[in-house]
Amino acid sequence: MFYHLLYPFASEFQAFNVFRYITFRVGAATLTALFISFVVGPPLIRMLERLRVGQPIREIGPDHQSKEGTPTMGGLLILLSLLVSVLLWSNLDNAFVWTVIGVTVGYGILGFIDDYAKVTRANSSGITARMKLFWQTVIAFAVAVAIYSQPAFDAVLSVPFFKNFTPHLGWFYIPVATFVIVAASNAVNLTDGLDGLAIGPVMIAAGTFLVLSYAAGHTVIADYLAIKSVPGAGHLAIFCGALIGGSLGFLWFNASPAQLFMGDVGSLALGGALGTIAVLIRQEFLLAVVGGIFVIETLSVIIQVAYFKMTGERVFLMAPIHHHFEKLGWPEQKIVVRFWIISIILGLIALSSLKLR
Ligand code: 57M
Repeated sequence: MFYHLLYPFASEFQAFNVFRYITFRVGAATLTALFISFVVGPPLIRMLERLRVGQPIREIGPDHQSKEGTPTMGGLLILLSLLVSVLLWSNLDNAFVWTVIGVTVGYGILGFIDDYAKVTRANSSGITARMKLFWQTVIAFAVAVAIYSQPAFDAVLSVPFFKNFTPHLGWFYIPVATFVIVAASNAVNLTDGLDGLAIGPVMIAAGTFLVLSYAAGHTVIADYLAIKSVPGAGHLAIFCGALIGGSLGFLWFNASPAQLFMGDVGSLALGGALGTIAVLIRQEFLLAVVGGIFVIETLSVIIQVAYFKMTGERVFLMAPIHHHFEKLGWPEQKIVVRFWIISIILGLIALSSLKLR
């Protein structure tokens, strides 16, 4: 909005020239979202406490009973600060920005309905998994078809570390993109089970995608790095900046011992946003590298369930894998910080893959 309102006056006020630069607006969007989340966080927590939007805790599993009643739906804080900041700082005529906003809001609404069902029925089940998956797929499919139908769209897949292997997916792009968005959303949701566990890797992935989308949107840098050039994708860097700012503000309150959980309204929306950005800049494989923690968490569940069905025995003490380490007696913060460290390493590997090809 600032771009549209102020940049036209750049000839009269030279300082307004800065509104043209994506790099400036990335920084501004990050700080704006952070500021909003700091300001809105405390009253939101008080409101959620007053409305008794507290997390019901399952009786099975690691002992989380002390967390009973912690306000949930903190994703509202992230979404509010993210969206206001993006609307203020990005180009509102950029289709990429509206696409990722669409998925974030759509998945946020789905998550909100689930959280609301959990809180009002005061059990931790929410809406049925099948119903959730159905609507996630509908939204992701609609977005994939919309992207595929763009005249300039080119369904080429980038494979990290293999510069010359760029398979053309054709219409198969649609199921692939749908899968990536739905999987990313559910993987973040599965990971969100310890204070700060999901939001750390979300920020690290958003930081990596900030760099990747800026590079993809910059013809010269994209050519130099031999990555897929996606004109207009640079504006997604502003979205990523706002996502980092809003998430950092949320972490302030979600840091152990958490005063606020993000709820499905946060986890489904954030995962959906990351999946959509990956699809838009054609870096689906790199998402699996950057978001390796989400992949590991998801694989641990798949392996646990499959192995249990086959043999009646468990591979992990409990899945997702963070519960395994809890059961081994690791303190919560040790697990969380170690998962962040792994996430940073994966982010660095993803970034280095741009040059190591
Ligand atoms: C969401 N939600 C947390 C909070 C958060 C198939 C199966 C593996 C599914 C999985 C599952 O239901 N995962 C989805 C996990 C819950 O957090 C809420 O949910 C939101 C995210 N959707 O924002 O609102 C609890 O996590 C803890 N928490 C924190 N700090 C945070 O910042 O401490 C969350 C955020 C909160 C709080 O305790 O209540 C959750 O874990 O429920 N199911 C499981 O994860 C269950 N695993 C399991 O049954 N494993 C089995 C099989 C099926 C693989 C096995 O290993 O044999 C475990 N979940 C829990 N206890 N809570 C079982 C033990």
